[in-house]
Amino acid sequence: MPKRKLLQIGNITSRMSDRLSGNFDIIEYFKIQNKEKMISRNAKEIVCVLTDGHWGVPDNLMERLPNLEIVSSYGVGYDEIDADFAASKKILVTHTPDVLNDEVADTAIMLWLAVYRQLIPADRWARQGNWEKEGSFPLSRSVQNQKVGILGLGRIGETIARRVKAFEAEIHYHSRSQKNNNYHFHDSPKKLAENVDVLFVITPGGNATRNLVDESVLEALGKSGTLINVSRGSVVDERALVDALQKGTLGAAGLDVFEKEPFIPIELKNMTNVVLTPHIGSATAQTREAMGDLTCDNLLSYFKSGKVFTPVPECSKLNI
Ligand code: NAP
Ligand code: 8YV
Repeated sequence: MPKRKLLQIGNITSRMSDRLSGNFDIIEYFKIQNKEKMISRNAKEIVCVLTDGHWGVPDNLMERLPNLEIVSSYGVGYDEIDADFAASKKILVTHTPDVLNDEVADTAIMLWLAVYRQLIPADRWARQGNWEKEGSFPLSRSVQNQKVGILGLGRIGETIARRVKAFEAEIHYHSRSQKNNNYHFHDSPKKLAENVDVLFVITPGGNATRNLVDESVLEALGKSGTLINVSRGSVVDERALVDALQKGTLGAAGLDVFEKEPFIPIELKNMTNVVLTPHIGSATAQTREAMGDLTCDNLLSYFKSGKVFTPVPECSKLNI
């Protein structure tokens, strides 16, 4: 039997391509010069798309592939994939929830510690010989006994909450729904920000959460407040964030995600009260292997049994 045609958008690991190449004829979207020609030649035969949270599925591509059955995405966030449209066309979209919770929560905690304890300036002080020339590094801020806010108490938000308990934190949150736990619920991001010292942002991206953290939320967090964003750049109004940090109406920030990745505003790059990482929330060899395995398992299982392990909620009714 000829192999099924799989359109691969974005990079995959060699382990993933080893697992898939026996079953699929892989077309690498970004390696094709003339994409139009490739699509018109292969449109009817492409039955699956493999992508990631960054690239998603380009506009109109799903409409142009009449026999597309499944989109398997390497990542949990799928704001770059129109899952409602896919569901309406009976295209099953899958993602990789849970296997990355610990890694992303660790990244969030790493950013928080780095901001509060001044890791980057302290490292510079040590390397540049200031310790010998000028003496001790200035005192920093303790992460113990803080009021910690979590915007988006989902899988990763809960994992962050479990970690901050170890720092004797008082935990506050805002989500669409109130949970049955001992944490303090607030019915808006602004009220949450008013009540905490540090705000972790970990909602999905997309239109529903665009600029959920706006000027008023940043102002409510205040001049001694810290924002940690490991969700999507779109969730925070980046212009308002730069302004608040420049004016000092917000104290500090730790950022893993940005509005127009891979571009980071120069103002943020020049601030010493900001720690920046290039969207590495899940980026360890171990976690990427688990994500890659789940991405492949979803595809292989679909063509074996018609069912997948982790459909996105919009497509769960198709997984029967
Ligand atoms: P999840 O389990 O679906 O949790 C999302 C949380 O956000 C839920 O608590 C949800 O509320 C809340 N939420 C959704 N829309 C909201 C809105 N409009 N207003 C307020 N709260 C809202 O998702 P997850 O697995 O934790 O992942 C969260 C996101 O993290 C992903 O979608 C992705 O964008 C991002 N992420 C980033 C990285 C990275 O590398 N930096 C890695 C992985 C994931 P309810 O609980 O009430 O439903
Ligand atoms: C990945 C992510 O970097 O899972 C997500 O939502 O943001 C990250 O784990 C992204 O999917 C690109 O591969």
